[in-house]
Amino acid sequence: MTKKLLYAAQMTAFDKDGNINLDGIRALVRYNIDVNKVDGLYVCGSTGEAFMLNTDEKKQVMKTVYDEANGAIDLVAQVGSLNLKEAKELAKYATDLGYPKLSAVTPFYYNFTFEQIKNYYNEILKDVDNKLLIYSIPALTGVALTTDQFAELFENPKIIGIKYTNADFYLLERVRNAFPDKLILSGFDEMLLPALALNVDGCIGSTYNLNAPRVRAEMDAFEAGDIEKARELQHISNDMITDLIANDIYPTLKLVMKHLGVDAGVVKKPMSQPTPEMEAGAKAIYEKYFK
Ligand code: NGF
Repeated sequence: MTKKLLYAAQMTAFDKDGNINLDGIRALVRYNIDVNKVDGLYVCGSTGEAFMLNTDEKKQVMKTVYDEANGAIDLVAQVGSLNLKEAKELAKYATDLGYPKLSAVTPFYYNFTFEQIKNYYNEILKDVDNKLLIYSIPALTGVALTTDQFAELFENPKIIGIKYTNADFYLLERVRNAFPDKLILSGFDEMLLPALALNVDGCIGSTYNLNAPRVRAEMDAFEAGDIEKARELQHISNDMITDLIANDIYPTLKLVMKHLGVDAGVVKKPMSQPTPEMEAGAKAIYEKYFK
């Protein structure tokens, strides 16, 4: 049995004016490597607020994370964009930097046909020598790929797996069994245990920036057959995730990070800036789950 993989979805630190803070990004990477002991980082995804960054900012984030990680862990660069030219440019940039894997969100907003989605992935990969995970997140993109459609995308040998952020466990079971050799990483942190039961290879998530040690213990318990312990740990994590969501998850992740000793700055507008109530909520989450 191979060890399950734990990736944190890397956050991007910003100052109050919405400028990226490279020192904050480095500190987050260090924490993920030294304290969280993650297997890898997912860079420029939703948690990285990348859909609110311009091309140059995305490149700076990718470079800063790459330099700080210095080969210690796996790195996945999310390059997907509605601007295919940008996606291709970022794929080349990340590949030239040395990122061992890419990922791209399914193109959204314009109700693209599957043919168009397939062309998008093949275009992104055409001129780069790299591997790619499909970033499937139907709740945010409106794009719910079927097993047959995944099979068509996998006809491109550079497409090696899926970041599966989807609560559809029937589809996950179908996909896992149809593609036993593909890398399937579960994207909803609150649904990790059922995803493990369906034999995903691991997980990528936002809350692992805070909660990775507990999640590692859950995955180890699961692998050891101690389902009771895995369930207890998932229950604690889900209480925490419920509290994070109730307090506004993206800004709160950064506020809790501050209590853990890492200045991750604030989120980028139009996300909410911290209020005194939100700060109090974050402190309570830190004290309840991390002290
Ligand atoms: O942030 C979202 C939006 N999902 C993340 C993750 O699947 C995607 C998930 O960890 C991600 O982190 C990224 O692309 O960077 C949730 O935040 C978590 O399960 C709480 O709901 O759905």
